[in-house]
Amino acid sequence: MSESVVPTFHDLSFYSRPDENKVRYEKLTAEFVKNFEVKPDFFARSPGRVNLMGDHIDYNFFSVLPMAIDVDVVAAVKTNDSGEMVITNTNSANFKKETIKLPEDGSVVSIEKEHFSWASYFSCSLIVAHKYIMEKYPEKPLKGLYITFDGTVPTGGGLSSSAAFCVASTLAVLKANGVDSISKADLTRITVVSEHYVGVNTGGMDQCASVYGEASKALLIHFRPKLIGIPFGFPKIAEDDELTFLISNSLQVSNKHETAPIHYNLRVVEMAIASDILAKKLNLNPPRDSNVSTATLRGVLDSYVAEVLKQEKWDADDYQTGIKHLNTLLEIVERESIFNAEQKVGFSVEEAAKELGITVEEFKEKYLSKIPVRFETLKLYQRAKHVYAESLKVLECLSLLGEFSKSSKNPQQFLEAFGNILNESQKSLDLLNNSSNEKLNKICEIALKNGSYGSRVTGAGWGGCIVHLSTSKKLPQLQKALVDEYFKVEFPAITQAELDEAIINSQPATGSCVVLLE
Ligand code: NG1
Ligand code: MG
Repeated sequence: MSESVVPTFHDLSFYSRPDENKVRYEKLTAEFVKNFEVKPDFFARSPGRVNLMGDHIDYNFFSVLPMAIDVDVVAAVKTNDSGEMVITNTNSANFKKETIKLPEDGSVVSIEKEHFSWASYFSCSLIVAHKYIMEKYPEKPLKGLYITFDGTVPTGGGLSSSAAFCVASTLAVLKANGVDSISKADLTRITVVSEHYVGVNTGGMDQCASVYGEASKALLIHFRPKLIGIPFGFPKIAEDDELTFLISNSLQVSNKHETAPIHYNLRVVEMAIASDILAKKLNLNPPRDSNVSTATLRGVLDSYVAEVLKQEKWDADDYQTGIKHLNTLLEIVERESIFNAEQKVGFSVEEAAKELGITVEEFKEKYLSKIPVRFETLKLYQRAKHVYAESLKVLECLSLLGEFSKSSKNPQQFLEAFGNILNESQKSLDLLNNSSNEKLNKICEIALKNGSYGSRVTGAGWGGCIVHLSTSKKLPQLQKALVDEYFKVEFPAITQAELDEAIINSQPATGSCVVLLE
C-alpha cells in the first residue's frame, strides 16, 4: 500500500459528480485563459477530509480515522520562463493575485513573516517541493509557474482546506518540474511539514488523508512505526438503508494561523509538557520527538509498555491490546501521585518547572520560546486525559467495525454503539480539550434529537464543522432540523445557496491526483 503512486487521470470520472465537475473545470480553464492568455498544461488536485474519530491526537502520533471528501482544491497550471510564480484564484475577492519571485541563486524561497497572505501557504508548498526536486535533479533550476486555483473546501472549517491547498500546490510544482511519478508515501512525507513554515505545528492526518483517499473508503492512518493510510469500507446496514456521515459547517470561521498561540499550538505545547512530566514521574525514557525535543504522549505509552510492563510492541491491528494499554495510562493519569487535586485544575509556569526539576528560565526556553503561546494556566491533566481517551475511542471504533462485519450483529445496536463513541468524543473535546464551544455543542444537541446517532466537532475545532453519524433514511429529518433550529436561528438572512454549502452530504472521495484533459 505504501508504495502506491499518486495517480494521473485523463477524465473526471473519479469524481462522484463528474458532470458538475466538468462544468467547474471548464470555468476554471476559462478563468485561467483570462488571467494568463494561454491554456493550462495540467491540473493538480487534492481533497479536503473529515475526521470521523481522533482529534488532537495525530501530533501525539496516535492513529486516526478520517476520510477524504468530495470538496477539493484544484490548481490549473502552466510553466513559464520568467522564473516567477504567479498565483491567482477563482475567488479573486478573497484571494488576490500574488507573485512570488524565485531567488536567483537557485535557493528555496523564504517566507516573509510580516507579509502573511494566502501566498504564504503556497510558499510553504514551494519550499517542500523544491527541496524534493533538488534531491532528484540537483542541476535543474525550478520553473516559473502560472496557476489559477479553484477551491470548494470551506476555509477555517475543520475540513482541512489548508492541507488540501498545500498538497495540491506541492503536486503542481512537482509535476511542472518533471516529477511525473511520486509515491503517496513520499508526497505525504514532504507535505506533512509544509504548514510548519507558517508556524502551525500540525500533525500528519490531513495531508495523509488527502493523499491516500479512495472512493467509498474511510482511512485508518497510523503514524507509528511509520506514516501510512489504510483504506477500509463501512458495512452495509440494510438492503434499503445506508450508513451516512453528514457534515454541517457551523459557519464560525476559525483562523488557525491567527489563533494558534491560544488554541492549536497551545495544545501542542501543553501535550508536550504533559508528556515530559508523565515520563519524569514514571521514571521512563521515551524517545524525544526530534521536532520539539520533548517526549510525546505516544512515546510515554510505548515506554511504559516496554520499560514497566516489559512487553513487546503490540501490532497496530491488535486493537484489544492497544485498548488495554490505553486504559492503563488513563488510570495512571488519574493517580494523585501524578497530578494532585490542585494540579488537576491547572499548572502555573512555576509549578510545571518545579515538577520537571528545572528553573523557570529553562522551562521558558525549552517549551515557550520556539512556538509562541499565551495562556493563564496549563491544563496538562485535561490534555493528557483527552489524548489517551480519544485514542482509545479510535481503537474502540475499529474493534466495533470488526465485530459488526464478522457477526450478524443488529445494525441498530451497531449504530448506537458507534454513535455513542462519537458523543463521548465530543464531550472530551468540549470538557477536556476545550476545543468545542456553545454553538458547536448546540448543533450536536439538535442533531442528536433528529436522526444523528453521534455528532462531534471534526478537525481542530473552535468553530468549523460537525460530523454526524446517520443513515440515508434519517437524513431528510436531520438536515431540516439543522436548517430550522441552527442556521435560520443564527443567520436569519441565510440563502439557499449558502445552506447548500453549509450542509455537506459527502461521499468518501479519491485522493490527490494529476488531471490531464484533452
Ligand atoms: P484542521 O482543523 O482540519 O486544519 C487540524 C490539523 C490536524 C489535526 C486536527 C485536530 C492542520 C493542517 N491540521 O486540522 O493535523 O491535528 O487539527 O485533530 O493544521
Ligand atoms: Mg487547516
